[in-house]
Amino acid sequence: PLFNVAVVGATGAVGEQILKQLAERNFPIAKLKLLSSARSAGTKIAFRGESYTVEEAKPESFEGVQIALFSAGGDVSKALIPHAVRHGAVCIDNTNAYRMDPETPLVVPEVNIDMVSEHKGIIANPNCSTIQMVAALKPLYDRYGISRIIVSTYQAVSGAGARAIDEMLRQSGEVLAGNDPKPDILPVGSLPVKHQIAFNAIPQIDKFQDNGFTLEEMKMIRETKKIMNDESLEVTATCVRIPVVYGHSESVYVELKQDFDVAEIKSLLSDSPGLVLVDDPENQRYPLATEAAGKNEVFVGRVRRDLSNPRALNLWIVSDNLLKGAAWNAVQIAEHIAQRQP
Ligand code: 11C
Repeated sequence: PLFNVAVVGATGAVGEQILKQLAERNFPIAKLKLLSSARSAGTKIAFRGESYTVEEAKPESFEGVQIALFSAGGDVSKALIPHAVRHGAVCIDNTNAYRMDPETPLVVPEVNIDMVSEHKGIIANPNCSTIQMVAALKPLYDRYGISRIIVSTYQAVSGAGARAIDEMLRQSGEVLAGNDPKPDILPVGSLPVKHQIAFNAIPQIDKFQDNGFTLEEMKMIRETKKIMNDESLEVTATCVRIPVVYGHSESVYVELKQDFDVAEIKSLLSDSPGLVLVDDPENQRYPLATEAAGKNEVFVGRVRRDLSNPRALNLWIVSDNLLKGAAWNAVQIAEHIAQRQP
């Protein structure tokens, strides 16, 4: 069957990649609706050789829509998803709005695709830095059990949107020209204090919470437990923004519940769908953001036994934050829904 599909946030960095994935995968679309805020309405976007005019997203925009992909920010999702559900659409939400709602499955297809069948109109796409980590750790979780994860991230500016990419490139030029770079957006657009991102590392992604962690760090902690369906899993995270355009990198320390063989771990990772093992220290081969950019897979390398704990591993996990971290994961879920319709 063919489906009436709506993409909300069609003009954004993730929306653009969703459209690219839908076209590349030849998604079975009957009618496509491109929606956005009033500010971007009227923009023309080409899709499979046809020109579409982006319309302002309103409660009534979802009449007749069967699958709706949302990536226009949490407030838009909170305001419009209930209307889309009322009109009978299955909503795949890329924002934080419904992720921790107990009624809403939080899905990474390689980890918990079966949860899709439990949806009540909404399926949440996890945060980008969570998706790539759980996708890489799931085979280890299933084979050995995991008791503890300590992760530090090195996150690309595209995670903060197209304007943050522009800011990083502009500041780089300003520094190279010997001028003072002017911070404008990062680390958090809505907060008064800004920091230079060019030639820097900012240990703040999103707002600080009362416990001293940032919201990005809390997303990694809470979402990982929910996706793995294991509240006993111990997780801690430090999330850092670095001047890379596409691709989040993560240094992950993981304690397993059983003894393991490193060679066996590597073959398990390289045999898992959606993962690519790049691990050849002799030839200086390991995952790089520049090589992961534009690809749908999650890349894993630097696999080594920890020296302080023989039951622990250290890994380097890299993926394109706009693809597996957002658009590709969402389109994978949409494909799953489409394939299961009579
Ligand atoms: C970042 N992870 O890199 C964020 C972007 O909850 O979907 C994605 C935010 C989210 O800034």
